[in-house]
Amino acid sequence: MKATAIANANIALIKYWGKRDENLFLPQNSSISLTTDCLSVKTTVEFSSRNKKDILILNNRNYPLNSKEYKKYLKPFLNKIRKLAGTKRKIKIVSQSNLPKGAGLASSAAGFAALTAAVNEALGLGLNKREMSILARQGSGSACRSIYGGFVEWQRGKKDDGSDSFALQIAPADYWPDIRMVICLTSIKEKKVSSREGMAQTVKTSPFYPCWLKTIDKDIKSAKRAIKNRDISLLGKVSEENCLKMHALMITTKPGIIYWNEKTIALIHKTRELRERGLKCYFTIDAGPQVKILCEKKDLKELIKGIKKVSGIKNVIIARPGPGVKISKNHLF
Ligand code: 2P0
Repeated sequence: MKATAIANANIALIKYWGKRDENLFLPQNSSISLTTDCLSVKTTVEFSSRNKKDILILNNRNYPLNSKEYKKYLKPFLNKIRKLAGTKRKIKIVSQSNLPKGAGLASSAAGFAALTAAVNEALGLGLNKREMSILARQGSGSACRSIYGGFVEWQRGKKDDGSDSFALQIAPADYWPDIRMVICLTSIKEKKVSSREGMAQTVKTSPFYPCWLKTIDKDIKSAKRAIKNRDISLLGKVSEENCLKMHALMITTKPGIIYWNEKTIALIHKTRELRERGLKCYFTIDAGPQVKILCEKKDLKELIKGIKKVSGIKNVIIARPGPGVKISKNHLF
């Protein structure tokens, strides 16, 4: 009843922003992401009758059962799992990650993907990848994409029960080995508006939301074609456009949500300036101030040189396409 799994964060190229069902985490639109090789979460779980209560330890910090993390995010998910497995046993979860939490770096995606795979193993649920993707989705929507490595599509699905809303791999991590995602950390402060609250508010109040939905099919098709042809210009262009459209939704939510800081904007301009000088680099930004820049290996050196000219960048992480969720024999406790 004890197992460990490792999952990596994924960065969306075509974004998920809005649910059509809050309880089942069903998205309004399909999305596409790249699973990274370096932003990982390792999680060990144990279900035991010795545990009187659930225990949650994230990065060596004990989260009490009245914490927001447990009550709002984890408890409903764990109760779903206990129901599925027909057990009342409490769980101990110990998790270690190398990415800053709540800063728009998909910590919940890697976290819930690792938790899902660990629980599947520990309870012997026997879920295949598709079923794990469906379960992980109900912990955090974007987690369904981190089950797979490489380029991944989360298909919106049409059914009310969510059985056709899961992720599928478009291309494995080694399909495009030269692609890079340069992740520029502009701030490690926790964001004020969570993605969950933000997107719900956007669906309700942004006058642009219906227009966003009308453009998604085209963006998904272009991104898939670009991945198939390993076409960095097309993938970069459609990703950057899609990112700006999503931020237009955020900004026009009532009250407006602005995740950017001054360094985010400086990096947007820097990326475009470098592109005008012939470098194939394209930005994307999620629900936070970090800027992720898509490029190919041959342009990496010049790109980093340019980024270093923007003052105040806290850290730069160079990500490659990475693997999907994996079981590990090395437990954390
Ligand atoms: C994405 N984001 O596609 C988009 C782009 C943020 C901006 O998925 O409520 O943490 O747990 O389903 O998955 C962040 O939202 O939200 C996210 P929930 P989630 O990556």
